[in-house]
Amino acid sequence: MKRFTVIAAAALALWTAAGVQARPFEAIQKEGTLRLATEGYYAPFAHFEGKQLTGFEVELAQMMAAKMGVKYEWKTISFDALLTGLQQDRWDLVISSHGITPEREKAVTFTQPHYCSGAIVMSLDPAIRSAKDLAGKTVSVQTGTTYMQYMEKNLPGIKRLVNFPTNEAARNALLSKRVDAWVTERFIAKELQQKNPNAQLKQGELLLVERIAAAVAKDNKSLADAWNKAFKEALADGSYAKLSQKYFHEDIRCP
Ligand code: LYS
Repeated sequence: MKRFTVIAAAALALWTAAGVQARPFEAIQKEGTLRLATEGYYAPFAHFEGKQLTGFEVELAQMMAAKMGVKYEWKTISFDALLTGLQQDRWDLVISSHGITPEREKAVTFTQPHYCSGAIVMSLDPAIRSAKDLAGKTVSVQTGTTYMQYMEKNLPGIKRLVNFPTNEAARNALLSKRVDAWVTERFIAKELQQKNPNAQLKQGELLLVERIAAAVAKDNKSLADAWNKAFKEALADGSYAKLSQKYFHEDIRCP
């Protein structure tokens, strides 16, 4: 009995060390359904309208699945848990506005970028518009983002960086004046400024620019290739441009 327990424990350790195998595209095709994951609280990229998950990235991924000839299913989970789920084979592909960074590239394989964007300073105070204006101020930001990492590293003068599990919560902290500034994605900032009757709410400086891509498990090349082929088709046949116009009234593809 004791011996059996030891062998079982060793087998489990070995299995864990080997990691869980991601499904190559051929296996997904055979089974028929692409398992997609996103955060779901990031309008207009991926958010709920009632019970329905929708948004630019949601519709784009569904378009890719159609072009790849597979069905799809969605899982939604907090932003900072998405990439780890790929390693555990909980889903095949994550699309959740991840910027491509060397650090993330060590853990996952990114597809071709599906839009280019950056981080913007937003504030109700006309004196807070640039990176240097953030010195001595409190700033809200979403947890686990490149924006947070950038400020921690490059803007040590910030009095307090207050991080929130969703970007919406970080935005609310600014709107309810619990912080002096909020750092967010530039198309979200643009839309909020356009829709907001509060003339004080203004976009400030662009802090960083990044290429945004979907991610698959590290080295799942067949899946990345299938996605990239479908994405190329969408760029060429006008379906990407149409979707981008629908959500942003401009084409947000990378130059
Ligand atoms: N693009 C930023 C990043 O890569 C923000 C993503 C926020 C997603 N809700 O971290």
